[in-house]
Parts: sequence; structure tokens; C-alpha cells
Amino acid sequence: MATLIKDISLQEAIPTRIIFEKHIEFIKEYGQKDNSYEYGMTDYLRVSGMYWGLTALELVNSLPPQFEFVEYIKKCQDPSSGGISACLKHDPHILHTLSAVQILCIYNYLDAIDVDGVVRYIKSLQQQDGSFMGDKWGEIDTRFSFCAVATLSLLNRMDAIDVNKAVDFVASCKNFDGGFGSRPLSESHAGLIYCCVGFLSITNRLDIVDRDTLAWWLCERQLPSGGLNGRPEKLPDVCYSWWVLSTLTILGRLHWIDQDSLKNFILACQDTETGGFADRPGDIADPFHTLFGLAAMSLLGHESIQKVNPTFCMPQHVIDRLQLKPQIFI
Ligand code: GRG
Ligand code: ZN
Repeated sequence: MATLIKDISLQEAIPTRIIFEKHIEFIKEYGQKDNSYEYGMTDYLRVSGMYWGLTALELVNSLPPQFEFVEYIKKCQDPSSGGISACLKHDPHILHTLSAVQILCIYNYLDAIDVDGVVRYIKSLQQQDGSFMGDKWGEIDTRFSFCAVATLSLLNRMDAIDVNKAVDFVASCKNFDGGFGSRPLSESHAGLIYCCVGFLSITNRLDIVDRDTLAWWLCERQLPSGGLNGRPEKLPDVCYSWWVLSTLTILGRLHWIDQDSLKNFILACQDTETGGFADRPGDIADPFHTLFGLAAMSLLGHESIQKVNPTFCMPQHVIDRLQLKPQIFI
């Protein structure tokens, strides 16, 4: 059966290099526009947004001083549940709890928060079947399984949850194509595949992955433009350069894609006027796609970007300092 291919045409003038100075300026300014429309509309993403921006800056050796970020995170921790929210006066959520812990690990400043509280919060979200809710409102998703084990692993507190049951739930989300979805019987999607393979890398259970079937499905995400999509019949998007490439790296199959044409697609997603990367050439740049464009270039071996860890999406030197060794196929 033929598969419909949707793709874009690349512009003629593609930058030949990563315009680091513009991206640094773009991210630093993005965080300061606290009276702008965009800032007001993205408060539900604030702490994760800080993680995207600060990780991108650290990868290009431009991390700003910690003070205001750490102070903000402290104020977002809910003293009763222990969880951390996206911004002041919001409910805590497991994604922002992970992002906060990632930022504090980068700054080597976990003492700033109540770590036992975070552990208590993650534990409270595990269900009988091993899955995790994202927050007290009850959504279940394999993204939250990843957030749970990534946070606990960074805190060296994996013993707080039932890891075997958590693994059983993620294994039950594996599909016939080797991919994983958000819940049992849900469609495979590259973002969720990253979460599930990252989860299995942290829990040392990559034996559950159908290595070559999955690596082949991931390679099929590459389109004639060089960009990658997240599932069949979808457009390419620079963030899938991260979700797909990090997984292929964990699977030891990074060499299965055409790296030169992917690099060209990533370079084309830069906004040469404003700085930053957009999902596709010509779209509006944002810190999320800027992090994943830079992090993918790191996996592809760019010599001016620090090495990124494919499981945690954090600088490798931080993972080394914490003495973590998530499983990877070589
Ligand atoms: C530490 C890097 C890091 C991440 C934390 C939240 C999380 C863990 C990962 C998110 C993974 C992800 C992108 C999941 C995608 C979920 C999904 C089904 C998106 C569908 O999006 P569409 O339909 O996009 O808008 P496409 O590209 O399929 O059209
Ligand atoms: Zn995207």
C-alpha cells in the first residue's frame, strides 16, 4: 500500500552555519519580555520553557547566573503535595516538576527545593497498573511515566516507586510496528517513542524494545527535504530531529538516517533575522524548537555544541557529575 508523503520545499538560501550569536540573543530576550503578549499567553509553560531556554544556552556555553531562576522555581513548589507548577498560583504538574529538577541539576543546586516533597509527589501519582497521572486531575500518558523515572533518577530516589509495575505499563503501550503510544492501543508517535525508550533506558529495560523494527520505523520518518516527521503522512518538524535522533542514538542506529540532509533541514529552520529555530523554515521561531534544533545538532556531532545526553536531554557533563548511566545500545 502506498504511503502519502507530505513534505515542504526548502528555500534557496539556506544558512551554511548555525548562527549561535543570534540564538543566544533570541533566548535571552525571550525570557525578559514579561510584559509581552507571548509571555502572558505562555504562563502554563513557564518552568518547562525555562528548561528549554537554559538547556539550550548551556549547550552553547552561555548559561546565565542561577539566581532569578532558582528563586522562581522555589516559589512554584507546592508545600503540601511537594509538586512544582508551571508558574505561580498554578497546580503542580509532573512535567514542570521534571523541568525544575533538570534546571536545578544543571545549576548543581538541588538543595534549593524540598527534594523529599518532590519524591512524595511523584509517588502519589503512580496508579495500580503502574502508570502515572500528570497531576491530580488524572490524565494518564506514557509521557508522565518518563517524567516520573527521569525525575527520580536525577534525584537518585528510584526506590520510591514500583518500577516493575511502571515497566509493565510502558511495555503494554508497545505496538506491532515497534513504536509506542500514550496508552495501550494508542498510535505510535515519535515523541511518545522517545518517552518510552527513554523510560526503558533509565530503568535498564531496553530488552523490551524491538530494536530493528523500531529503528526502521524511525528511519522512515525522514522525508525528501531531509526533515523528520513524528508519524506517517505528517509534515517534517525540527523537534522530531530530537525525538527521533535521540531514540536512534539510544538504539545504536543513528547511522541509519541521512545525516547530511537532516543537518541541511535543521540549518534551514533557523530564523536569520530574529534568531531561534522554528518548526519549519519560514515559521515563527520559539525556544522549544531552538533547544531541539541545537540538541539534534549536538547528537550529529557539531563540534561547537556541548554533548547532550540522549535519554535526559541534558548536557552530558551534568549526567556524568550525577554519575548516572542510562542504558544505551552501542
Ligand atoms: C525532557 C525533552 C524532555 C521531555 C519531557 C513531555 C515530554 C517529556 C515529551 C513530549 C513528547 C512529545 C512531543 C509527545 C508528542 C505527543 C503528541 C501525540 C503530539 C501530537 O502532536 P501533533 O498531532 O503533531 O500536533 P504532528 O507532528 O504529529 O502533526
Ligand atoms: Zn515541533
